[in-house]
Amino acid sequence: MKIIVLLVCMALVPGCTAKKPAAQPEQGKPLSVLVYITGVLAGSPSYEMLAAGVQEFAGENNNVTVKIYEAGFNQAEWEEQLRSLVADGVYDVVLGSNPSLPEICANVGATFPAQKFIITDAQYSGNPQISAYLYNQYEQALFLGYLAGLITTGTMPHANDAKRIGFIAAQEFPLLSRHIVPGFLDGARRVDPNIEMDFRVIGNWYDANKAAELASGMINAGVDVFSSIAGGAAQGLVRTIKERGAYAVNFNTNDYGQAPGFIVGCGSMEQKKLTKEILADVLAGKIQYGTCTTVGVKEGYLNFIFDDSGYRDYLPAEIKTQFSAFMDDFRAGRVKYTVPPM
Ligand code: RBF
Repeated sequence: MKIIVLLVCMALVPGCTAKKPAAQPEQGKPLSVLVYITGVLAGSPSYEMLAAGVQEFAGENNNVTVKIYEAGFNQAEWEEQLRSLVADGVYDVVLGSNPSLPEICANVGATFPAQKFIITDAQYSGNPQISAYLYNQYEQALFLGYLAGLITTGTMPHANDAKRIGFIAAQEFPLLSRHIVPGFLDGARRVDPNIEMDFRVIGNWYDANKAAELASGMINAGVDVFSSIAGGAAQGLVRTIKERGAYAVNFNTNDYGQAPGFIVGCGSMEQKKLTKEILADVLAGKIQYGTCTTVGVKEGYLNFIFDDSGYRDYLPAEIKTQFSAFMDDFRAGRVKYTVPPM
């Protein structure tokens, strides 16, 4: 097994600037927030954390009113739904979390020039009504891919001789195709450049049976460790790795408890914290519209969850030692990488 640890470099996502400290909230100023969920809350941690952050903030600040709206899975209807929600002008700000949302907001905003929009998990700049925050998912993909590489080349009970990792996506979109999937493969190949990736697409964010079918086919083709960006459909992957015996490393949230011994690595995304900081900035009048802010490992918004029995008790000591060393190097800026343009 070969480990390559490269030298100092900070990677900035092209088109975004790094995060500045949050403002202190001003108490008592009225604020009406629409949380626009592009899908449904259940099974989508990035949306659940966004809603939780807004609700917590409203609980801690007087005069903040919140409406949470789930737009459902028909993406063709998202723009019209948003347009009718903001038509009365009752919301000071629309808050959402989806890479495809800025363009929808730009279209809606052209009709309602006073409406402001703040979107996380998206790269967008240059529109004076829109502020965007991009999680540097290349980074999370890189360290999860490194862990997947250690697993597929290692000797855990469900690992086979093939150097083959799997990725299941609900659908293709630029953040996935240009940052997440390449970052995952980059991470794995730092363990062994001969690792191959089997990448498959479900076609929607809810069909767990299709995800299970794809996962089973991938296991037949030699995949022993998976990752996914699939929302609620990822439940089919969880079911399959438990039934057939394979591993998963998951993005954004603590999923260890769903499949102890099978889900053996989880990244974290501080979406709730970012949401509360954004709302404090809104109250303080400190949001910069027209700009995009990048948050990643260095800024403390992406990390790996080490402190869980799902990690501690199921990975062999040699993998944990190598992965810890890699993460130490990563946090210290000693892992070199280039984030591709989106
Ligand atoms: N992630 C989810 O967890 N659930 C979803 O329903 C969901 N729908 C999405 C729809 C579109 C059009 C796009 C571009 C992304 C979607 N995502 C969804 C992905 C999510 O917002 C985010 O990019 C990834 O979770 C990586 O941070």
